[in-house]
Amino acid sequence: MKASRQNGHGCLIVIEGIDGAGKTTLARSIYTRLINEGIPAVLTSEPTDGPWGRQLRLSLSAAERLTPEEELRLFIRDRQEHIEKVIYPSLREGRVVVCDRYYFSTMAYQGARGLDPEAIRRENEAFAPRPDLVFLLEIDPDVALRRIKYGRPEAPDRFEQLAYLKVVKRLFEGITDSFVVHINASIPPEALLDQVWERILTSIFG
Ligand code: Z5A
Repeated sequence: MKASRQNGHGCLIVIEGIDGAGKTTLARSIYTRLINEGIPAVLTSEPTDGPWGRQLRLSLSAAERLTPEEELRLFIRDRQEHIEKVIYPSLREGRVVVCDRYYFSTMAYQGARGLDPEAIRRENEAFAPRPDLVFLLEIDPDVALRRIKYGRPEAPDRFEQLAYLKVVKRLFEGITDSFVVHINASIPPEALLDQVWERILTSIFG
């Protein structure tokens, strides 16, 4: 594995993008292809199912949202636990870790609520391993929202959510590190997986 230098023996692939961009679908397909190719892999996601992640999910669907600072603190605690319990041990075992959302989501989502994305990055990079590859799925928020089911009583107003997602999208677009690949996600899932797989082969196994 070529891109495994800084992360011990395994490597870390992250999937990012706005709600409904197709992250979970793509992360599962990458994981399945890795396993089918005989490559040891782990599929994981944030927020996690741990205590902080569960608290976050409850708060995200509650009528009254936490303050951006409170949210940030919970995402950081959830991530610290995730890294300690899942990401580092898997990397040490030589696995490819496929992670559905990571600290770029905090930069974009909590950034869209008024916090400074670069300060969020600095705080995260002080403890979180940098990914070897990030696939940032680009999609029109209108299309993404149409992919997600509506009608849940606790769901925020659609226009409010659309305006928020537009800011989140803009902040994601501003993330341009060399290990970040911006990719058009409005194509069929199979075509998306093929593009991403090509890049994984050249960047990680090339
Ligand atoms: N959040 C945060 O604020 N700060 C942070 O640091 C982190 C997270 C880590 C929950 O995240 C919330 O946490 C999230 C950001 C915040 N939302 N808010 N607000 P989540 O990852 O659990 O939830 P999500 O992003 O809303 O997941 P999602 O709705 O499941 O979206 P997705 O994973 O990108 O999409 P999907 O589940 O793969 O697909 C959605 C639908 O589209 C589904 O019916 C698919 O069959 C379909 N689909 C998928 N791919 C395609 C393609 N290529 N074409 C057509 N249709 C497709």
